[in-house]
Amino acid sequence: MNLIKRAMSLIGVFGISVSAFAELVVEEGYVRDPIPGRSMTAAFMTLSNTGAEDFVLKSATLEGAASVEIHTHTHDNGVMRMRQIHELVVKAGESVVLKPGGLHLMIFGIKQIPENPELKLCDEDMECITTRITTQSLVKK
Ligand SMILES: [Cu+2]
Repeated sequence: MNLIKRAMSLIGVFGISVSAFAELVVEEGYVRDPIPGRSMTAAFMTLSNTGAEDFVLKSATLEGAASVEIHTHTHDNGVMRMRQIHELVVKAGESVVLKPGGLHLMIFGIKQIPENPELKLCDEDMECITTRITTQSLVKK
């Protein structure tokens, strides 16, 4: 009897932790076509956390690219510089916008990016969400 009770409470605790897991929604995600001859580019999107827990973005992968870094821009004596950051917190119920001139995902080692590449965003526990984003040419079509 005691054992069953303990098992039930364990299930209860587990159930709560699962339902409280952060839910990240990616909106208007796109990756820029790289400049011809270059193997790097950037991706932009709005990250909305609809869950009850903060989402700490630690790593990402993009289909067709070797690696992805989280970058931000800082002003350094009037010069805009890119800087790598190692985590990006999206607080519960809030959104973070990645846009040109600000936060972005830096994409390295591009071979061929498909039209709607798969983007995977992972937190510190390597819990990941997978979505598809679009590609956008710098040249207006
Ligand atoms: Cu960058």
